[in-house]
Amino acid sequence: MRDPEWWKSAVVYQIYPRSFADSDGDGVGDLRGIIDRLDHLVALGVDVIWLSPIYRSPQDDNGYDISDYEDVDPSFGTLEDIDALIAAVHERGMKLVMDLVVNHTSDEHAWFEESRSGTDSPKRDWYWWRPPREGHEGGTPGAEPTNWESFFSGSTWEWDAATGEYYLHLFSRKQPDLNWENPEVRQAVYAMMRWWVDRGVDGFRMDVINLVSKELRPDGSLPDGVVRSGRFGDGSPYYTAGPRIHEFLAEMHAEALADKALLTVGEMPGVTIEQARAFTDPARREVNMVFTFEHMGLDHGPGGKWDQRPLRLTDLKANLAAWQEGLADVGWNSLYWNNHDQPRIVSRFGDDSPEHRVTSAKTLGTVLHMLRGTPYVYQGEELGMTNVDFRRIEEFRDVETLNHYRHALGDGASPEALLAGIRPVSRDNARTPMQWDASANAGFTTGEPWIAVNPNHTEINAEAARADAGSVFHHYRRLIEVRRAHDVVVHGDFALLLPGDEQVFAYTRSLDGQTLLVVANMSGEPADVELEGQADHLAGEVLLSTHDDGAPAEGERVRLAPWESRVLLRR
Ligand code: ISL
Repeated sequence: MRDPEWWKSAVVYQIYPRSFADSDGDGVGDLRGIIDRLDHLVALGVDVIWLSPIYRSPQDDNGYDISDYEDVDPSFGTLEDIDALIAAVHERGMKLVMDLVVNHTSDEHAWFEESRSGTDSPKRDWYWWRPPREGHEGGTPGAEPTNWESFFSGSTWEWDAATGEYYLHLFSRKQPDLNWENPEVRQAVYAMMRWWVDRGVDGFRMDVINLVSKELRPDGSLPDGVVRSGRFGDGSPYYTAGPRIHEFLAEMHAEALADKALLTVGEMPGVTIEQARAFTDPARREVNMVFTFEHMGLDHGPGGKWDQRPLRLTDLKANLAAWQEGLADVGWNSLYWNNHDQPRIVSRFGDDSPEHRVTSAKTLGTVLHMLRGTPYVYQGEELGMTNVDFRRIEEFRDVETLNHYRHALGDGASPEALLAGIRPVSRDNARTPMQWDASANAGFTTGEPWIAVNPNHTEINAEAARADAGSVFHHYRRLIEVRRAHDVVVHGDFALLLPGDEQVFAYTRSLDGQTLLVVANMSGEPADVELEGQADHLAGEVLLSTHDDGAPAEGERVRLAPWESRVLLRR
């Protein structure tokens, strides 16, 4: 009997295929490259692979712009290669989850080409076409149907002179939004999902799935958003968790997912705890879990992601604790520090200096993996890979970064100030090639890589990490082992300790008389704290620690070296 909730005890590893391993020397990672490297994942001990999109795509947004859902992009391989990958993953006892990008397609998808062919096309209504604003001439500034700003800068509306209307794109202009109000669109999506499930995939990570329902006025128009600064308004209240979102997700589950014991995770920018409880309530049969963005916004200033400020540990603890508590009795959390959209966590919430890189990466892993929920590891995180130090705009590849640069330059920003803002947060930090070894191009490719390899690969790489018992890799491997060995890690109740402490992150997990205590110094200075009522737990068995020579606790008092962390179990 398959456990329908197997994903609760699983650890997921995300592969960004473009940057993982290149088998044919064209500088772009591919499916055969992944097959060649599966043993790395077996050694790490993960259960599931989430594959970022490999479908046919013009690659405007590295595959998040799909022109054929039922084919593989030639840069990644063929349908035979994906079948071989699914088989190879299953042979090793792992599962494979696909990225499902159905808020939008590519503008080169046959559906969109048909839709844009004329106002009377049978697929016209598959996308969001709207006339220019009344009294304005189409294609001139201010004529857009709403004032919404795209996630990737500029208006969300693209003028189509041939048919005299605009189409909506929340992301790049090459990613037109599908109109989920149209039942034919939804049925086409569900049929495609069934096609992949029949091919053997074990679930879906659903790209921006809480954006598919938009709020329409009774006359079919879309409302303007509030303007806070500049020319654009914030449309997010009208497309985030819109009025029909729960209906759509329940329908998707019934039509494509029911009774198949799949893993489903909805990527949901802007999702609140209250909403997440509903999305992940098993009784509602929508998705197993969601990706929250709240903890990823704690180091953003009022200007959003390009406006970085230092993280306060108390904010991070309060936020993670609120999600732990909010989804305790109903629903399930996903746990992540990294993905292909986020800068590297060791450079962001840790310390990537030579002195603290390894320990801070381990301690960040510890505090995340011992929480209640399904952990996600992003390629290279298990090596403590760092941000990259690109100096020139020409080195960046990401459409979000490049659009932001172009638009902000146009608004009068200086190139130096822009680069300084981009460097720590650009999505390209996550997208430099996986560092396999110390050789040229890090063993990623024999050709010219599509994006530069981080020069620190001579030191930070999988080969070196696997040979070193004290590496970040072996720490992550042990974290996964601890989860597998102890039910309390999967199911235990969570309680935060020391909520007001700016240096130490400590919490307990309890189940059936056992208590797991996690205590972590999240700073480069020694820490000395008192954990009230925890003397017994502090004296528990050490399951995992960053320092072999840690000072023994004295009653309720514990002293921790910089970035030291411990996981203790009291049975
Ligand atoms: O990356 C972001 C901030 O830097 C987000 O705004 C991101 O665009 C948003 O989380 C949605 O991400 C997902 O959909 C995008 C794609 O570019 C991302 O890679 C994907 O994870 C559009 O498909």
